[in-house]
Amino acid sequence: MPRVYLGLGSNLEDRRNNLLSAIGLLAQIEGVVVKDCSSIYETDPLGYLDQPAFLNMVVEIETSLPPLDLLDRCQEIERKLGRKPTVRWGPRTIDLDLLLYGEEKYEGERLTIPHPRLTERAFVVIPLQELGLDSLPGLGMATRELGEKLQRSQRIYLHTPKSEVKCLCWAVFSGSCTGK
Ligand code: A4P
Ligand code: MG
Repeated sequence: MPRVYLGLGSNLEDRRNNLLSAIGLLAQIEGVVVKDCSSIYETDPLGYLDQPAFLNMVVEIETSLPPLDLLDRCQEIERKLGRKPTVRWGPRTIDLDLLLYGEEKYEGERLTIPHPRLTERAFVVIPLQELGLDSLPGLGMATRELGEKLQRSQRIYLHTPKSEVKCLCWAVFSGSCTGK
């Protein structure tokens, strides 16, 4: 099964709880196994600046669902967690983006994979590096180098270390909580 990476973001209400709830709901989808997650990072908004700071993270899954079905399930989770339509790039309780779907490239009306803004965002590149990706498809640069470059202009702070996230999502990552 392909390795799939999802970018999660929240900047409304209980931001961390929104991310953790999304992980719990992902784990309940038939055909999805949550394998790993990054730390949670606090980040300044990009694109539309007049909104609260985000919490962002990346979750690694394995799935038997084709990309568009996975997008449908992710959008269901966004609705369940109270996401309301707003301006593009505006505030949201939760956003789930399909970043990478194995080696696949997909370009359709509803979905582009890899995510078009993947390499422009420290809050995506740094968690992907944390999850062990040394390079990204179509990029002539190591993730470490790119992450360092992006961090010069984008604020990103560690909010909740990965080990703590795994303990908070014990039911999903059972056995991975080290208690550290
Ligand atoms: N869509 C196309 N490709 C994808 C994909 N790979 N994954 C379509 C998910 N969706 C994809 O997305 C709009 C439409 O994009 C969807 O209906 C889907 O069919 P949306 O989530 O409804 O709206 P959006 O998130 O506002 O738009 P977009 O273009 O996905 O924005 P981004 O790139 O997700 O940016 N700053 C910080 N610090 N942290 C953030 O997380 N996020 C955004 C949103 C802006 N600034 C941010 C953050
Ligand atoms: Mg989105």
